[in-house]
Amino acid sequence: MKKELFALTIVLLIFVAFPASLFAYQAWRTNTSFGFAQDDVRVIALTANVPNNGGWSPDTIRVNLGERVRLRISSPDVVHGFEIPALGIQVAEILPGHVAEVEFAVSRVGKFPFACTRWCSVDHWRMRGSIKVIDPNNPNPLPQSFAPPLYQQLKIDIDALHPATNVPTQRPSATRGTLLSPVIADDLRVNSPSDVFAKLRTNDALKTNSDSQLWDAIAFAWKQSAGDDAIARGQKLFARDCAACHGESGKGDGPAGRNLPGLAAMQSDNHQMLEIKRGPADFTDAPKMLGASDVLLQGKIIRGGMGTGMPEWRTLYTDQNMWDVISYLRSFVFEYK
Ligand code: HEC
Ligand SMILES: [Cu+2]
Repeated sequence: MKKELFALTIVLLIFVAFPASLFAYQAWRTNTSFGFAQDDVRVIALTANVPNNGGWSPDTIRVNLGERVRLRISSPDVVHGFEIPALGIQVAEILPGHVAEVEFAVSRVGKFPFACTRWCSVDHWRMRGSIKVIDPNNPNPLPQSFAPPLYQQLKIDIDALHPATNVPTQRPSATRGTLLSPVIADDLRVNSPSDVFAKLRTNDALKTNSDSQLWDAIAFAWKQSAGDDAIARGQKLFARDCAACHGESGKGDGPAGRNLPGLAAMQSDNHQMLEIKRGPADFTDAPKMLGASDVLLQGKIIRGGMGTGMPEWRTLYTDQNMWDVISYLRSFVFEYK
C-alpha cells in the first residue's frame, strides 16, 4: 500500500507538478497576459478584422523598451495590410487563413500608431491601433511636446471657404511653363497658386506675358519645387489611402465616399451651419484647389474634416508623407507629364 502511494506521488510529480512549475516559470519570466518568451522574443498575436467587426484585436499593444517583438498577424475575414509608419514596419498582405509574421526591436519610447493598408471595407480607414513602448525604469516620462502645425502657427482658418480669385481658362502646364521661367519669389507652400498669380500679374517685367503663360509658369514652379520623386511617392500614398473616397482621378467620386456627410461651412455673419456640398472634396475643381495654399491643405489632412468624414492623418503620416501627397494633389489641376 505504501509503495503504491509512493509511486503515485512520483507519477504526479512528473506529469503534473514539474510541467506546472515550468509553465509558472515561463509566465513569471514574461509577465504578460498574451505573450510568451521564445529566444527572448515577445510573441504577440494580433487579429485583423474589418472595423465594423472589431478592427484590430488587441488595438493597443504594450511592450518594453529594448524588447524584441514578433507580431503574428492573422485575418479571419479578408485581405488586410499592416504598417507602423513611425517605426518603418510593414506587412504588405495578411491573407485570410494565414499568419503573417513580422519581427522587430523597439528602441524608442513612445506611442506609435499602426494601421491597415488595404481597403478591406468602407470603414477601412478606421482600422487603426497603437503600440506603446514603455521604459520600465522610467514608466512616466515627461510628455513629448510637438510644434503646432503650420496652419496654426500662421493662423490660417482652415474652415473658411477658399475660392481662388484668379482661375485659368485652360489647364496650366508645367511643360509649357519651362518656356517662360519667371522667378517666382513667393513661397508656393504658404501662398495659394491664385495669390501667386495675382502677384505675378502686377509685375511690370511680365506685362507682355499672357495669363495662360503665367499659369504655366506657376505649374512649372510647382513641379520644380516638389520634384518628380515626391510627386510619384505622393501618387502611391494617394492610391493607397485617399482614392477610395476622393476617387482615382481626384474627382471626389470614390466608392467609400458616397455616404459621407461632406462639407458644411460656418456662415460667419449669422453663425449658421451651411451645407455646401456632400461627399469628399473634388481635387480637379480649379477654383477651389487654386485658392488653397499647401499649408491649408496640410491643415485639413492633419486634422481631418471635422464632421465631414475626412479622416485625420496626423498620427499616421510623417512630414514627408504629408508634403508628398499634397504635391501629388496639385497634379489634378496642373498638367506635368
Ligand atoms: C473616408 C473618406 C476619405 C478619405 C479616406 C480621405 N478623405 Fe479627404 N475628404 C473627405 C471628405 C468627406 C472631405 C470633406 C469635403 C470637403 O472638404 O470638400 C475631405 C476633404 C479633404 C480635403 C480638403 C479640401 C479642401 O479644399 O477643403 C483634403 C485636402 C483632403 N480631403 C485630402 C485627403 C487626402 C490627402 C487623403 C488621403 C491621405 C484623404 N483626403 C482621404 C473624405 C476622405
Ligand atoms: Cu483595411
